[in-house]
Amino acid sequence: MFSLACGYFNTWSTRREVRLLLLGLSNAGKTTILEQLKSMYKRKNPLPFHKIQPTVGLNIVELQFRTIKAVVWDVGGSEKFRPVWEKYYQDINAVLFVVDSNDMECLPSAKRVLKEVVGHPDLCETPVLILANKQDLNSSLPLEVVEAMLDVDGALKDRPFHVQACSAYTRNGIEAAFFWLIKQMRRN
Ligand code: G3D
Repeated sequence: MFSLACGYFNTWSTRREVRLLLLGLSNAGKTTILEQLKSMYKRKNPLPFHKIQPTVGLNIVELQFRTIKAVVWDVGGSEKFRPVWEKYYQDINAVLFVVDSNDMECLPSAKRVLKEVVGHPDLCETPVLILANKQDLNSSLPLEVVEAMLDVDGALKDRPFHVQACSAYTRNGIEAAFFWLIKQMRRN
């Protein structure tokens, strides 16, 4: 009986599927992060960085985080694709928003875009993971500065959120970020 119950539990838990939306301005590092995730959670060798092409249109990747299957929707960050982002907002379990911590000039735009995204009615309670990428560069802004420039406390105050310093090159912070994310998914 106990093993039957365990079997049901395992079947249920391995079937758990979540949808993650990967957003951010162009050049933030979304595609590079996704390549790293593929190699970490799909046991695939990552592409060399110089071979990674920015996403044009839609890129869907399935990853397995222990018992949770995560389907990541990478919809491209260029200005011409932003109007179509909202077509993917329904039934999203978490938003991953990538910013380039080494580009001070792009952070005001990133702040505006983040505010628009999280202000959409379909995403009003959705957990948000912000990846402050490119922290391997000496000239990168510290996490507290990135947080302040994005006004995360103001924009995300009504929902679970986490801001993680990371580098898609070294993978620092990537695992910790997804650990937070999966904890959120297990709660909901
Ligand atoms: P995007 O998908 O958000 O548009 P990409 O961004 O993943 O295409 O990355 C844009 C550029 O930033 C790429 O360089 C990529 O190699 C670089 N990059 C991504 N992540 C990191 C990181 O963590 N650290 C550093 N130093 N660079 C990163 P190129 O030269 O191809 O434009």
